[in-house]
Amino acid sequence: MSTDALIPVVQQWPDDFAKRYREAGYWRGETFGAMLRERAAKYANRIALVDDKTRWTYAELDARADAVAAGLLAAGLKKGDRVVVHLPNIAEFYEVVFGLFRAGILPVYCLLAHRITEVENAAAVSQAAGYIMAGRRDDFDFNGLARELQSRLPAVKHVITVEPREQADPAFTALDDLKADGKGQPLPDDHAPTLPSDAAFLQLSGGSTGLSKLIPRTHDDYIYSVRESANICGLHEDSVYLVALPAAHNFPMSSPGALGAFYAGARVVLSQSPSPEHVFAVIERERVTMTGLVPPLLLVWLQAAAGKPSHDISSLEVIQVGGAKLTPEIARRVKPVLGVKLQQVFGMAEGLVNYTRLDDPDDIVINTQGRPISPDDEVLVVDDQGNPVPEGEPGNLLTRGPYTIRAYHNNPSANARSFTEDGFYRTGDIVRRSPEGYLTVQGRANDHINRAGEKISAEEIEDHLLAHPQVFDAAVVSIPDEYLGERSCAFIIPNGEKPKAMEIKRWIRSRGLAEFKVPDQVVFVEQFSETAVGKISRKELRAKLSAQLQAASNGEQQ
Ligand code: OOB
Repeated sequence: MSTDALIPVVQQWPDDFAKRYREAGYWRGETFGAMLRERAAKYANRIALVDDKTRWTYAELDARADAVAAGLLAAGLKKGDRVVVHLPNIAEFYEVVFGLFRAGILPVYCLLAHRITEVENAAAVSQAAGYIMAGRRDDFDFNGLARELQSRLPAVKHVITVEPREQADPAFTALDDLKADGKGQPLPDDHAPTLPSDAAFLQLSGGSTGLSKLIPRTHDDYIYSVRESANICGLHEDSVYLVALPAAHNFPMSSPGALGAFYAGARVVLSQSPSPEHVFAVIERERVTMTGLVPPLLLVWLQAAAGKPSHDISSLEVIQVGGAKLTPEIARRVKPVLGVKLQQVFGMAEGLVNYTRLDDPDDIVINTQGRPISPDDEVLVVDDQGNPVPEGEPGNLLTRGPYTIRAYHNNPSANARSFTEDGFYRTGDIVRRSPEGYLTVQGRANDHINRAGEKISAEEIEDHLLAHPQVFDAAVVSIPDEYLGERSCAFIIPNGEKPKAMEIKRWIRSRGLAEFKVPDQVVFVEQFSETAVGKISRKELRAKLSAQLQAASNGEQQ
């Protein structure tokens, strides 16, 4: 990669669309760097960001972002470069991200659960020049991952650790030192300003086909979604937004997430764990008013709050739930048990986000996943031939609009598959739309497993399984799960001697993948189907195997 020319990261809408979105006032020419500067001027001494050890005012966050930007440039990174950000829910996450924005360098967001395989893919596809991580954590050594990454991709020249200088691995640059080295360095805004139409960062796709694709979002489009989300969700200067889900995920980042909270001049509180034992104390201490959860976490919170509550969480006004389907049965329990308003959120890193509104009647909040942010979000619900289905009938959701991407980064084949010729994004979701425009998610057309909101590509895991010497063929399918929503099951035709299920799980771990991708279940079979091999598609095969397993387990329960 190091000798390859850097491919610019761009996201473009056709001129007539861009003009319309500007004229409608969606794209206002804002950038994230300037946004934080303005908030720092207005709210200088108000607290912007809180974690277990830190309370930073807006002025402090702003100054820190400047210092990070200057340090990055002094280290030799340039506007337009890419840096993989692999950090837990700590204050430094936003210091680093805003520092990158200010320097015009694009963060590439990895989830903390990601391991070398995912990080290498993100770094390779983005042609990253840097990697920012948190050193040794309780259960994982990111220094080791950084070393491996640099040996595989020498183009990743800059490794920065947010650990204090004394604890930092001497092979890498401590963030403190980076900042000290940048003193006096001019920021790029002085000579090559960031444009609102520039890509601000790269987000990873949930991915249904193999490895994650990279999603470039512009300042203009993302700030529009963040600003409107903050409005729709009623954030204001006195709101306190809790990031309980992984900070790098699009939901707690922008729907309205931490960025929406900063936009509103509100306070962001970070929790490293979303479990009630930890987080209820944080809510009590910080008087949190709003947070976002995935359905399995909501279940745990409901259980904890229904028992004898150990903490006063009455400051909470709204709990958002999204990332995976929330059943009406669970949705109904939110208000009586937790004493808060429920807001359903159905979004995707590629763009479109739907919310139930805070003043919607219970029936809508419980039974739908909301309606789009923008009057200019175009939503089509079509059959497999692309023809619109009658209103209220299930169909494939296609969308385009002022904050939905038109292309992935440098991936022509994925772009050809994922977008129609007239620029609609094929979400892969099956939805019904009500006459009022509310969407209810019915399922998915493509093969990813949505395990508690974390997306797993069946194809990606199958490829790793096929690399095992005792695997002849493999199909990974999703199985309904009471708690997780869906769990993963690997069907395997052994090659010669049958391996143990444990060995298969260990194999997936050894391939350097996130733990959530390890199959929950492994089933060995002699053949996949009665139908002659090659006669049915992979997709049909997965559906068939999933149905067989469910029928078998239902049989056992009776
Ligand atoms: C969010 O973003 P991604 O990119 O991790 O995943 C998007 C996919 C959607 O296409 C859909 O399949 C599923 O996640 N999904 C839901 C859902 N919210 C997302 N399925 C059913 N019900 C929901 N409420 O997951 C995401 C991004 C921004 C805000 C919220 C979630």
